[in-house]
Amino acid sequence: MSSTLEALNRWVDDVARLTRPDTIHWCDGSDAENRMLTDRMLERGDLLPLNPQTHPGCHLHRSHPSDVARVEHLTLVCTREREDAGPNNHWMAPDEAHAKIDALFDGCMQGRTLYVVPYCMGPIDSPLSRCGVEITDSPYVVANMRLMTRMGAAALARIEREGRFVKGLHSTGDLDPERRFIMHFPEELTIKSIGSGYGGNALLGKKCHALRIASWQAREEGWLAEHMLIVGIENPQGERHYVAAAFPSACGKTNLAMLIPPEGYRRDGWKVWTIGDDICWMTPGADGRLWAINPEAGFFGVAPGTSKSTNPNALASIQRDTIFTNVAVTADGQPWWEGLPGQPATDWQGRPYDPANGPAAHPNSRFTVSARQAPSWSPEAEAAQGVPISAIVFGGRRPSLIPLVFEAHDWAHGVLIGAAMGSETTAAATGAVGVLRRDSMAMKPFCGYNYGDYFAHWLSFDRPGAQLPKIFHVNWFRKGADGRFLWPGYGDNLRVLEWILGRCTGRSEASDTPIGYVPRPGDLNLEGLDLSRSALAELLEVDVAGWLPEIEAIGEYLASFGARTPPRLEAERRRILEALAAAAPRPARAAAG
Ligand code: OXD
Ligand code: MN
Repeated sequence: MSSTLEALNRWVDDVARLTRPDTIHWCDGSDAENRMLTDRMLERGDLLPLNPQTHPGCHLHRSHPSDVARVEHLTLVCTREREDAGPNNHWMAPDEAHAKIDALFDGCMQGRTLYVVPYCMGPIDSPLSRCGVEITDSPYVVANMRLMTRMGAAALARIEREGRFVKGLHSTGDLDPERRFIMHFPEELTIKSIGSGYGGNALLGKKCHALRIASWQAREEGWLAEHMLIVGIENPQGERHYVAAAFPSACGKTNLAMLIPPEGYRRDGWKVWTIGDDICWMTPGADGRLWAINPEAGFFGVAPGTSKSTNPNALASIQRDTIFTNVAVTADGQPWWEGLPGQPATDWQGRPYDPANGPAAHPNSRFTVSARQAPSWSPEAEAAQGVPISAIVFGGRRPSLIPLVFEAHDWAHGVLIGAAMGSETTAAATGAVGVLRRDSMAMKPFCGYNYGDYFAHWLSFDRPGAQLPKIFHVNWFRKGADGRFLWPGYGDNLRVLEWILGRCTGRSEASDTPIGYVPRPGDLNLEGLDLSRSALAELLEVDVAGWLPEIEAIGEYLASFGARTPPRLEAERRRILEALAAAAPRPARAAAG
C-alpha cells in the first residue's frame, strides 16, 4: 500500500476510535452505491419520495428546522496567530479548538455508519484541481457530495498519486445548535464540522475546502479561490468570452450563470454557456491570462424564485435525479416553492400548508443537481487547462447610489472596487435579512485568512507580463423612488455583459468618471427593452454628492484591517476621493458686500 493510503487509513482508524461508528464504508461513487444509500435513506425517512412520473429520480430531504443555513458565528478559522485569520473571521487557537470539537466527536457515530468520501475539486485530470477526503456519518451528505464533486474511486486514485489531500471530518452530531461548530485549520489542511447537516456547513468540499482552505492554499501557491460563477458568452460571430462574477449568496449567481438571452439576442445568435455557478479557481497561465476552473461538479441552488421566467435552464435541470431540501410539496408529490405555478399541500416542515406559518418553502431551500443536467452546461467545464477569463464582475444588492455597471480604471482600482463591495444580507446565512454589510469580493463568509493579506494577494497579480481581465461592478438591484427595481435583470443582464465584453475587445464606448468608466445611455443595446429614459438616466447616474460619504465609509472599512491593509488600496481610494471632490459642484459663494 502507498504511504498516502497508509496515512489515510491511519486517519480513518483514528477517527473511528474517537467517534465509534458501527461500520465503516469507503465510497466508490458508483451508481450501485448511490442506489443502496438512497434506499437506506428512504427506509429511515431521511429522504422522501417525490412524484416519479413528473420528477424521476428526485427526492426530498427535510432538515431539522434549526438547521437550514450557514452559521457564520459558529464558523471558525483556527490559525496559530490570530492576526492571520483577521478580523473578518471568528478565531480560536488550534489546540483549544481541537480539544473543544474532539470532545463533541467523542462517541458521536455510535449506531451509525462512518462514510469515507474521497473527492476531487475540479476536473479529475486538471493540474488546477485539488483533492480531499471527507469522513461523515450522514448518507445525505454522501449523496450530495456525489453530485457536487468528482467523488469516489477516481478521486482516491488521484489522491494516491499526489500524496496530498485536505482532511474533512463531519458528523451531524445531535443537531443541537449549542453543540455546532464548523472549524478550519488551514495550516493543517484540516476541517472539522459537527452539529449540522446543511450544505454549506456539511458538504465540506464546497465552502470549507473550495473557498476557506483553498483561499489559503491559493495565496501560498499564487492563485485565487473565489466565490464566483463562470459563464461563457458567445456572440453571433462565434467568439466566446468567459466572465467570472462574484455576488454574495442568494444574489442571482445561478441565474446569471444560466442566463437565457433576450429574444432579439437569441435571434441574432447569442449563446450562453454555464461553467460554474458558485466557485471559481483562477491561475495565471503561461500566456499571462487568468485561467479558471469550476471546482464543483453540481449546483446547490436556492429554489425559491427559480421559475420558467427567471431561470428556465435551472428549472429544466431539476426535473430528474435531483435532491430537494426544505421545499414544499404539492398534492401530487411535486416539489414546490414560491414563484412556481400551482399550490403547495405541505410546507417545508411537512405540515399541511397554512399561509399563517410563513412561506411554504424555506427561503433558503435548495436543489442539488449534477451540472451536466443544465441545458446550458459547457463541456469546457471539464477542460483540464480551464477557460481564459476576459472580465471579472463584482456585484451586490444595492438599492441606491451604485450604477447599473461601471468599469475600473485598472487592476488596482478593480481590487478596491471588489474590496469595497457591499450588499444587503439574505437568507443564505442565519441572522437579519436586508441589512447592508461590506462583503469584499463576496468572500466575507469564505476567506480563510486576513482580508488585508487577501487584498494584497489580489494586488500581487498585477505584474510584468500579466494579461489581466478587466474588472467591473454591476448592480441589478437598484430601486426607484417607488421602491421598485429599475432594471429588469435576468436575461436582460446580457445587455450589460455585452457592454462589458465590448469594453474588453474595444467595441464599447463609455464616459470616464471619478468612479470609473460608465456607459452613456446610447452605449447599451436596449433594443426591444421597455425602459423609460428617466429610469435609464437614474441607473447610469454618478451621484457625486452621494459617492463622497460612500468613499469615506470605505476608508473606515479598510482601516478596520489595520496594518495588513495594503497602502496601495488606500492610495487608490484617495485618488477617487480627490477626483470626486474636484467634480463636486462648489457651494455658491456669497456675493461680496
Ligand atoms: C451557497 C452560499 O450555498 O453562498 O452557495 O451560501
Ligand atoms: Mn455561494
